Amino acid sequence: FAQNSAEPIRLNQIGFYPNAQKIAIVIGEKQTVFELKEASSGKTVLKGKLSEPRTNQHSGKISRIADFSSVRKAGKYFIEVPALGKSAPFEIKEKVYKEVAAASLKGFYYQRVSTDLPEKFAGKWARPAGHPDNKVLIHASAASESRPENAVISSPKGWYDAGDYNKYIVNSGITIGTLLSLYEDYPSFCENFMTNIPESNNGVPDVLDEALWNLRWMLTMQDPADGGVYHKLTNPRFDGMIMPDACKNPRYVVQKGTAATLDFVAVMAQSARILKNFENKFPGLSDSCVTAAVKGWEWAKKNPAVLYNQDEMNKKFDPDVVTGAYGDRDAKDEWIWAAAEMYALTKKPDYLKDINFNADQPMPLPTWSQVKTLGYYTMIRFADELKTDPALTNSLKKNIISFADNLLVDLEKQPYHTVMGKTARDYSWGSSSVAANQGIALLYAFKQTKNPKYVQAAQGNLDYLLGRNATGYCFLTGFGSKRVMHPHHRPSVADGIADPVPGLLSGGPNPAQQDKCTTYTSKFADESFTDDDCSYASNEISINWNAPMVYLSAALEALSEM
Ligand code: 9MR
Repeated sequence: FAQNSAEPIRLNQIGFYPNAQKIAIVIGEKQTVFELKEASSGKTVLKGKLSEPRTNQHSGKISRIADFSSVRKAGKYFIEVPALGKSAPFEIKEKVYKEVAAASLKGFYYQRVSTDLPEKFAGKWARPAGHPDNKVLIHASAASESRPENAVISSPKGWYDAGDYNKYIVNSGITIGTLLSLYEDYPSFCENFMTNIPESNNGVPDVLDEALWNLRWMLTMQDPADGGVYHKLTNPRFDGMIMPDACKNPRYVVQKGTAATLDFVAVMAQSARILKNFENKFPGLSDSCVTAAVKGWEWAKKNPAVLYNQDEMNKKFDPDVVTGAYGDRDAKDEWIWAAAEMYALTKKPDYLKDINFNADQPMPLPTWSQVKTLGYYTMIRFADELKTDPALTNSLKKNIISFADNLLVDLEKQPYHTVMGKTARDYSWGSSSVAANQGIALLYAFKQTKNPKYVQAAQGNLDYLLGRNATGYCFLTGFGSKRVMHPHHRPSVADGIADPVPGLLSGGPNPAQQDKCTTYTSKFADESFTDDDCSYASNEISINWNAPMVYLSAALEALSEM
């Protein structure tokens, strides 16, 4: 299958469930028919008509839709459009996203800090440990009586945030929250969701074992003296494009903040709840999480709006820190999420006392800086068990459903037939996570309504991520026929191996092009992507993008088995 560089036929390059909607996008106006052919024999299985042409709202390009949903027979196929070419090959089968889901979870293993990745688990991407983080300095901004400037603490483990090697509490928060929610929403699926990690045979689902690697780091980020949580553990400046074990720069924890502390509280509360059922495997860990959550909550009560502003910090303290800021202008949403998790953990309505869920306002899509929707998800997940005021529960449910309904408006008219990308705003930094998080919201709407139209739309966004998009790329490394080969990811750049580390979700189109790479070929929102390691604004990877990819692909697998 020689790839036509113009990729005139775009589809999910992995495949489809037998009963799913199956769509390919054919670029151009001229062609009007398509054929579905068996990959091995080239035999035509279906002859179909393309839809009426549609105009792309971002680029003005014309395309048509090939719908081959009627074909349900398992097999390997491709689409051919006479005088235009062939699509990538794809499969129709049950469990078609099993490997995608497992690889995206395994992606977190490759991000592990302070540990060797032996060949047994990491294959050709095996590498020695980097960043032991057992001698981390207290930055001047974080100095306290018991921990003065340059005091040394130990803060090992965790995941590298992204293509860089720092560890950020805020971004860890939404990431773990998303992974643990997958477990709480689809527990029996997670029992058999295996990724070949060192803990795979310990009787605990891999998704929890993996989350624990980062959770144990997070626990070390709390100042035991007062319960506040350091915003991040970081070098002053980004490491070069070198392997983890080659990095020797000093690392610091910087000032405590409300957003970091509340994200920490939320995650500790959720972990405590889950780990209670694994007391025999991890004695005392659940209790430690409760204690950490309560202490963090108390600190936040005393410091309700200490917002991280890196520029201001750098004016007052040395050394200057110029790595990822994850700053915030408002901690209201972190309060909502933390309160919801504390309430679900303790069943004490007191935690909700001063919290306004603002359920009459349109629900925001979760991002690292806007986490209140994670609180909504938890509130509805446990509403019955907690005997929450039905008025509140209903308003949150309604809000999630109307969010999903808004996504569905005009879906039929979209050039790629996805809810992702209706407006240019969807193509923000890390747009792939927008697609994945929209998919998750749609699945919550499905849980409330049992209306399959929401699952179908969520599936459409997975199709987007796996190739049915205006770039023609499958955005998950290691997958698809038009692959991301050069993500902005230090190990993938520095390891001398042609294939990038697999199972990592590229950030995706971002017309702001902050990286100023010269290899972009388009400025249109949905095409503004370059598979170049210079492109940290369109082609980096990040834990908070991988987590919703894990959730979406695994949840679709779970639902397909039900
Ligand atoms: O995902 C973050 C995005 O929303 C911000 O606009 C961007 C600029 O501040 O930073 C992104 O996060 C990066 C972080 O700051 C450092 N590690 C890599 C992250 C992904 O690019």
